Amino acid sequence: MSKNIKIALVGQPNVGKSLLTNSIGNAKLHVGNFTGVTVEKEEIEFEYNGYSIHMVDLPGTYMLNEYSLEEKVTSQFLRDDEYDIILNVVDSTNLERNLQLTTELFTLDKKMIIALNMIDEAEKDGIEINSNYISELLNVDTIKVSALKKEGIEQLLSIIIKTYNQPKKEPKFVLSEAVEEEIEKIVAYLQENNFSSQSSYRTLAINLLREDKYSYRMIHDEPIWIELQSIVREAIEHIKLHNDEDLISDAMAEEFMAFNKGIITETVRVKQEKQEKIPLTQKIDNLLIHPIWGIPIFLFFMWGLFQLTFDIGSIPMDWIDAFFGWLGDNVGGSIENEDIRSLIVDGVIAGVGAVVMFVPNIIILFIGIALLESTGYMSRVAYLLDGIFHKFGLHGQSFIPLITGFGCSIPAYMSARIIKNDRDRMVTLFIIGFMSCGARLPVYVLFVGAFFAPAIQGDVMFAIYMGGAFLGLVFAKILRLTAFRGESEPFVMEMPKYRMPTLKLVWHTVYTKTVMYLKKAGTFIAGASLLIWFASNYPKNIDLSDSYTKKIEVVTSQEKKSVLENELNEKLLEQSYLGRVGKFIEPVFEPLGMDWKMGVALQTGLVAKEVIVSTLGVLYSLGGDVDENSNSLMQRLQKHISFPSAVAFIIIIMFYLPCLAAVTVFSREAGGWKYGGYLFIMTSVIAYVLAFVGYHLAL
Ligand SMILES: Nc1nc2c(ncn2[C@@H]2O[C@H](COP(=O)(O)OP(=O)(O)OP(=O)(O)O)[C@@H](O)[C@H]2O)c(=O)[nH]1
Ligand SMILES: [Mg+2]
Repeated sequence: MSKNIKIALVGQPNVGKSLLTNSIGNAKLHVGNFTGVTVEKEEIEFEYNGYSIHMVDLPGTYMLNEYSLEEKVTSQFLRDDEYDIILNVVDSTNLERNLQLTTELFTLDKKMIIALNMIDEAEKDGIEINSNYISELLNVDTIKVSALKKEGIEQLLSIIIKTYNQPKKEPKFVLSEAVEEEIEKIVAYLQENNFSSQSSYRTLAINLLREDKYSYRMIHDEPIWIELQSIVREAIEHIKLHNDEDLISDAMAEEFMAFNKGIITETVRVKQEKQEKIPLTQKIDNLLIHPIWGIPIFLFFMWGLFQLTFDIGSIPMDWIDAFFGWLGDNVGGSIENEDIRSLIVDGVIAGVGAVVMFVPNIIILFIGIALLESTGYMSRVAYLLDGIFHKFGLHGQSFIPLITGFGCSIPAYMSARIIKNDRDRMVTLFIIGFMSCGARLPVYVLFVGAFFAPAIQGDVMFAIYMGGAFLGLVFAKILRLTAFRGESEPFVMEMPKYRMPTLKLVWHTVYTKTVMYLKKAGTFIAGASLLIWFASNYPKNIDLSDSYTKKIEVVTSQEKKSVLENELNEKLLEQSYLGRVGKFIEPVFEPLGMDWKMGVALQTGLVAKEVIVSTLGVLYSLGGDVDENSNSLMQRLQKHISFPSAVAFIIIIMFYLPCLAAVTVFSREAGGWKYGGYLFIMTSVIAYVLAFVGYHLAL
């Protein structure tokens, strides 16, 4: 049996933990160039030289202070879970700040390895690091790696195996003389009393001095605490006095910082000529976060993206449509039984085809989001929008979950964890759904393609997305003034360096998401289409069919025949299970100018937005009035739906609940199903009222 090694990847945000996990274990974790990409622990496993290596990629954290939800995930894992080694990932170009966490990790008393990541960038910046000397000074194995270039990965793996097999090394960690004296006193006392401790005496002493609540909790009930308590208290007073600080936490932080500075001075050199050049990042920023041009430039990028979604996306769309048509004809032709043929062709192939058709558009949208995420531009836009967001009671940090929402609401709800203030986070959660997710894109493309002139289709798309986002902000303000009163907190967000998006990274993000979409189409959507086909074909009304068949037999003109056939199909559809439900809810949708088919499609959309397209596909292909010239779904919609109803339909899609899975995640993140209920009521009312207004304006 192979031995299990469990490794926890810990480091500050955006240092490349996830990319390193991917490079070591050939995994496909989400990577992005901004703070707070990983918000939940992710685990991967692989075999190496007879070992089974289990890596846990944790959310980034500046310190172990449990400030926000995702930081809590990390510090709780480190304290409560079982693992063998901490792999501390640090950004070599920002070593001093990164070491703050490193020294804090020492106090966890675990086996540790330091990975100096991004060594490629450090070299480019003229930063020379003597990693062997760091290993020696800290007594912790330290190795240079580049997750991007896959450098140092093999050595890292062999160090992991070595560290696992050898006893834990005590990290060297020297503080000022005054503090060292106090540590010694405490250690001596622990030794005298033969105290049995899980961590080393020195670590325990440091933890008591920094008022670490876990150590206090542990020692609190021990008999020695009665005497030790006064020794610790006296020591703390002494250190505060010595460092001229009111808080021991500040005094100790200062101590750690001084130690780190010492390490840096000894081991890092920056080449002179590199120091003086204006960094590229700053040059680009002069333009992109320009106080006046910054926002227009961002809007221009977004506009361009939606133009592309239409212009490029529609080219392969026709081919895919044609392919599914061909597939339907061929498969259909080979099936004798009429019911089975219809199930396969009108149900599964039409339903899945309608959804797959939009893959090109989805890919373009995902490429746009991947570029935004991987270049470092995302954090800039968050910064640019901070001022505007404040007016709506949010702040720039909300931008990250909101933009993630353009892809899918589920990761967006999760990424709201990066927002520290709970009320700010709640307001953001409630409006994420107003950002139209990728699954809604097919519905928009379908309707915009059918009801707007080609020249303005891209603009209409842009308007839909921006309009949704803008109204989201308005509702944030309303929530701020009602349910979640209070000021939004100011925020400081780190600006990552600009990074050229590598083709591989963008490809991997887009590929993973596209495969997910296709998988969903092949499984979930196919299943839903089947159900919808069934519910719209049964129960069969034999009498009705018979009476029509007789009528059709007697008429001679071909034209009248097809009129009768269509009438029969429509009536059969209306009497099916789905038709009955549709007719029942029709009055609700009537004021919006929608027929029962649109009403039903909206209901099925509560499960997932892609199902809307497949429902429309099934309903409008089974019903009456299908003539030979209008076989694409777009053409059928044009024929059966009026422009104002189409507008109302689009508006509902923009604002009502994202999907069942998203509501589940929303409720979990917000703190209970109760909130899911609020979200349902809020979004339904908003969607309905706005659709009503839109319908009348378009009339
Ligand atoms: N040049 C270079 N870039 C890197 C390297 N490692 C990571 N990156 C980039 O750094 C950014 C952050 O990478 P992630 O792996 O998402 O960082 P993380 O530490 O997991 O971040 P959080 O999950 O937010 O804590 C991405 O843009 C990566 O492409 C590296 O070794 N060299
Ligand atoms: Mg990560």
